[in-house]
Order: sequence, then C-alpha cells, then structure tokens
Amino acid sequence: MDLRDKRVLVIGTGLSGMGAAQAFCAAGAYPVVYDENEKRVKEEIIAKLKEKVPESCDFEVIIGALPEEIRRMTDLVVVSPGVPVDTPLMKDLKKRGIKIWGEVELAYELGKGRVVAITGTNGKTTTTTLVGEIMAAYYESVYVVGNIGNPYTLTALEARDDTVTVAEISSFQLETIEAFHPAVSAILNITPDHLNRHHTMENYAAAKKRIAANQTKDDVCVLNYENEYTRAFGEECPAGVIWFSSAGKLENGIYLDGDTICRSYGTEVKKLMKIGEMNLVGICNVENVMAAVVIAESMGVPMDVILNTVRNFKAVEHRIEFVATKRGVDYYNDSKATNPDAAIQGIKAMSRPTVLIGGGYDKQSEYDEWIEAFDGKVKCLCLIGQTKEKIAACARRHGIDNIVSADSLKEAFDLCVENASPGDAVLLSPACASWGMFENYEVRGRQFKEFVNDLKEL
Ligand code: UMA
Repeated sequence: MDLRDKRVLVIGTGLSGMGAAQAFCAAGAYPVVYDENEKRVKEEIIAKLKEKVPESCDFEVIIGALPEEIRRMTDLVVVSPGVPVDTPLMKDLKKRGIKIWGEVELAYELGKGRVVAITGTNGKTTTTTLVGEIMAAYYESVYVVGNIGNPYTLTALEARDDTVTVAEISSFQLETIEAFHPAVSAILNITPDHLNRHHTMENYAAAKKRIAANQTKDDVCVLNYENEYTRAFGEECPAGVIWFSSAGKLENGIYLDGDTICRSYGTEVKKLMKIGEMNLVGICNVENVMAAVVIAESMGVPMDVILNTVRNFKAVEHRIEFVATKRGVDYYNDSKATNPDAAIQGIKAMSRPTVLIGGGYDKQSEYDEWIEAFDGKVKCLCLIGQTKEKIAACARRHGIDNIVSADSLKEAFDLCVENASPGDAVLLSPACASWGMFENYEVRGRQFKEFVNDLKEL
C-alpha cells in the first residue's frame, strides 16, 4: 500500500504506537496519534515524536475522546496490541469500513527480506532471543523485534532483501494481521493466559494459529508435539510442519532422548547435543532450544553454527535468572512468569526449599496447577497484588498454610529475607502480570534485583 499523503490514525502512545507513528512519518503519511487515557500528557508525546520524525512530518496528537471528523477522514488505522479489538471505538471504526491493522502488519507491509515469527504462551522471549543470536552468527542483516519490547516498525524501513527479521509475536498482535507471512513460524505451546482479553481458550488458540494463516507448504511451521492445541493444529496447518518433543521420539523432527537432543529425518537420526552442554535450566528451556534449532535449520543456518551459539547462550533477563547468593540464600528473578504456566516452569526449576513471591494483576487465571507444582518445595508463599486473596484461598485448598501477604514488593522482599534460611532459594515468579503495581514485568524484575543486590551480608 502506498502510504504517501494518506491520513492515518495510530491508536495507543506506548512503544507500538510511537513506533507506528515514526514509520508513518518516514513513509510520507499524516498520522494522528491517539490515546484514550486522559492521563497521557500530550505535550510530552509531541516532544518525544518531534525528536524522532523528520521536521516535515505533519502529525497530530489527540488524548481523551476521538473527534468525529478524525474518524471520518481516516484511511487506515494502526492499533497497539494492548487495545482490545472489541472496544466501542474499535467497533465504530470497523463499522465505517476503515482498514484496521496492527503494528506488526504495518511493519510487514513496509519491510523487506525474510521473517521468522515466534509465538506461544511461554518461552517466546528466550526462543526469539536465541534464534536472533543464531541468525546474527550467520547472516549479515538481522533484526530481533516485536513483543520482546522492540517495535517491529522501527526496523522495517531499514530492512533489505537479504535481511532476516526475527519477531516475537503475541496473540494480541496476531488478532490484527492481514498479509503477514513469515517464512518460518513457531507456536511453542498454548496454555491458559490472557483470558480476560480473549474470553475463551478457543479464541486465544485461534489468535495464536493466525501466525501461519498466510503460510503455504513451501514455508515451515514449528510446533510442539506435546501440547494438545499445537498437536491438533498440525492437522490443519497450511505450512510444512516440523515437530519438537521433550517427551518422546519423533520420526521427523527434534526430540529429547534421555539427556540427548536428537534430530530425525525419517530413518536417519543425528545426535545433536547433551542438555548438560546448555547454560539454561528447566525442561521448558530444552523445548525452547529444540524449537530454535529447527527454526534456524529451516532458515538455512548450518548445524555447527546453530549448536555453537546454543552452547554459548545464557538465560534471558527475568526468566529464572539467578541474581545472587546473599546470607546463604540463592535469589532468582522470574518476573517474566506472568501466567501460571510460566510460573510452573519457574518452581519446577528450583531444587531446594523455596520462599516464593507470587501475585499481581488479575487476568482471571486459575492457580491450581501452579500450586500443585510446588511439590512440597514452597516453605513460605508471599503474596502481593490484586490476586493475593484469590491465590491464598487456592493455596489453602491445596493444604498450603504458610502464607504471608504484603502491600508492596519491598515489603514482600523483606518478608522473604525473614523467612529464608541458608540453603533455601527465594524466587520471584508471580504467575500474574505486573500491571497495577508496575509499568511492566521488567520494572518489577529490576526492582527485585535491586533489593537483592542491596541486601547486606550479616
Ligand atoms: N490504550 C488506548 N486504548 C485502549 C487500551 C490502551 O488508548 O483501549 C493506550 C494506553 O493508554 C497506552 C497504550 O495504548 O498509552 C499502550 O499500548 P500497549 O498496551 O499496546 O503497549 P505498548 O507500549 O505499545 O507495548 C506493546 C506490547 N504491549 C502489550 O501487548 C500489552 C508490548 O508487549 C510490546 O513489547 C510492545 O508493544 C512492542 O511491540 C508487552 C506485553 O506485556 C511486553 N505483552 C503481552 C505479553 O507478553 O504477555 C502480550
């Protein structure tokens, strides 16, 4: 689509919206940048954008209500992922027949080269980061973008025909794609999350599956054989499927056999590496590595380059990240565990008595499976945030009584210090989003790490 002189509307003034506005300016369009939240400061947004766009770009910023004349004059809307597609405003724009894209669709339209797109309830960030590192070890022009916190639109205009863009894509972003067509896609797993936004598991899974909607048999979709939703999707997936499994041998795919990762091509089986060669802990990370290996292989990277990068790869920040040992206690930051399934991986990775910080924003999740995964290891459960009572009630039903609660992360941290003894672990793995207490999970994780680093030895 030629965007020159088009009147476009960007909804949301967060990372995505600001990225989209910059891309529109660079493409010669006139963006109206809009945010429903009256607390956003118009002058600050204008100043921020002015720093980043050419002087000739004629943009406008609107906060609060969106005037009728803007709705009438708009040719295209680009919506941020955090904006639900069924709000009254979105319904009104749709009714008017205006084209609505997500920021990912806009970036794809503007970009060049091949795209790898990775989604899944958990493991997206680790897998995307690892795939990005593998690509960078072999190709010259590589961008790692998307839900990982680096808006795709910011690099799309710089992409060349030989560029590889590795994109972490969320279900929110997939709801608003149209022609987005990755050469290689992956769905790592689908477990309950974001049900307040998608309402049902079926809707959530349907959004995830859109990642392959424009793929053909010439493309590749990497899927988890051990997840009921992704296994079923293999039957209808329009791309050629490569499976991964941490639980059993596969005839054609990548799997864990004892402590060895193997790649099978029909009757030929190659032993790739022992899991002890990885610097990552937990079965979830074995799955992430297996997915990354076949994604990279499908993108034409030689296996020796792939395996060397895997051997050197360290855990990403906020994902079962070891912080420090203080007063004989090991501290781990798993702030990225924003849903119960991710938090299950966090507690499973602990091998000692653990004081666990949980709770946060209420996404209407159920916590039973997470609490069952405690497996006798959680000696004290310290709860924060909107969900603290719901989680406490659930924990009590599962026979856990040592529960304390706190009004802030600092208070929770101090309670952990009090309750932990030498030889224990303290784990921040909240099973909930951080919203309401923090801007995002990164801020929550960094604050936790600061408290750990500031803790004096006795
Ligand atoms: N807003 C409205 N109307 C609404 C809702 C929101 O105007 O109805 C405005 C808000 O006032 C705010 C802006 O929209 O100013 C925020 O937009 P956003 O929530 O889409 O946030 P961004 O800062 O643009 O960040 C988004 C992703 N956020 C979400 O999907 C919620 C970031 O993923 C992503 O890194 C970034 O784009 C760049 O691509 C974060 C996330 O939490 C990490 N993702 C979820 C997850 O991983 O579980 C999906």
